Amino acid sequence: MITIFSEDHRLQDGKAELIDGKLVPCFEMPKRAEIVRARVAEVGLGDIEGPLHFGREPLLRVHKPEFVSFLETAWDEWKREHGDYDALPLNWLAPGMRRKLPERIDGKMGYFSFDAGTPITAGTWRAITASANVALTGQARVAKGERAVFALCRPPGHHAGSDFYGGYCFFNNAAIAAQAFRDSGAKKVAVLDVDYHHGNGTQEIFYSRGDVFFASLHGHPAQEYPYFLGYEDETGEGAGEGCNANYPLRWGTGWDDYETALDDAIAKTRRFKPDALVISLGVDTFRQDPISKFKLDSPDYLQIGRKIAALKLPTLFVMEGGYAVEEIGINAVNVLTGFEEA
Ligand code: FKS
Ligand code: ZN
Repeated sequence: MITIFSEDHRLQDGKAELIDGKLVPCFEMPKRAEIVRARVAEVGLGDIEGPLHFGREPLLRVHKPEFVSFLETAWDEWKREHGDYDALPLNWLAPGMRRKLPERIDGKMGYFSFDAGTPITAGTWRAITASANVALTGQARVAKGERAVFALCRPPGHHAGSDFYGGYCFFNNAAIAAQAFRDSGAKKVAVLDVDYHHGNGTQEIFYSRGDVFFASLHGHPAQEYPYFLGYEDETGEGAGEGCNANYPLRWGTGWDDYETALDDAIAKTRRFKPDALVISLGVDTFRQDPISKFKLDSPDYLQIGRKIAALKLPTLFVMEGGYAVEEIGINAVNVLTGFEEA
């Protein structure tokens, strides 16, 4: 399996995120992608190639123009006003307030975001455009006939919606790739999200569409970030009715219950009869993950890969989360080797 990777991911290197009432070093750090890349090389998964450049057009197929423009200039606006230190938002709209775009950067950040864990830095724009290009390059290779490609994206993407960022995500790499499949001839595309956190951004982007099926297994929103989406009764709306499937799972979920949910998500995906498959590949479901509460073990990821392979679809794996940094390479690459040997 080919891996697509860009060194530019390192340009996103935030100093701190707000978690448990404390500003702590960012869990989403450059080392994550480096460890995964090293593991890809170690097991000899296949060639590692750089991304091509696709420009703005494919981003604008899923994100609003004003959001893309905001991300492009946010750092410069922040630096002009507050100096050379990471930009974090501090307040958001509550129900009853008005969704009008403020003039100043602090207000704009609140308008376009939903948490205080996602710093915008000097290198953010270059890192996030590179990450989207990694996903798009992988998509193009699959569209041209590769059975499967690994897009080693960083920063991740699945929390980012049509006009909001958060959860370490800015551009929704998986959604951008899914849309690119549609635009390169696939009639129907499925996105299966196995990251520990609900892919709220991906769900939002495709919720009223009948051409993209979205399924997500994740920590139950009553207990887990991002809290306000990801329930089972969210099944899609309008033309998208029946094209969204959520599997909220409680803290402590281990392989047995995870497998039951995964088998159901895969069965639903099969019934949708997609022409291509995008996997939002997070490995923060791991027992030792520092911010998550599932109990998967490293060999379980081989099983996930085998089950995905049984769909027999052209498949793009898009890297999302995973914070047990030393094991992230083993776990992510186990999904890929499980897929290949199936
Ligand atoms: C826990 C606070 C959680 C934010 C967690 C973000 C997770 C990001 C991710 C992604 F794939 F996008 F990277 N704070 N007490 O893993 O879903
Ligand atoms: Zn996650």
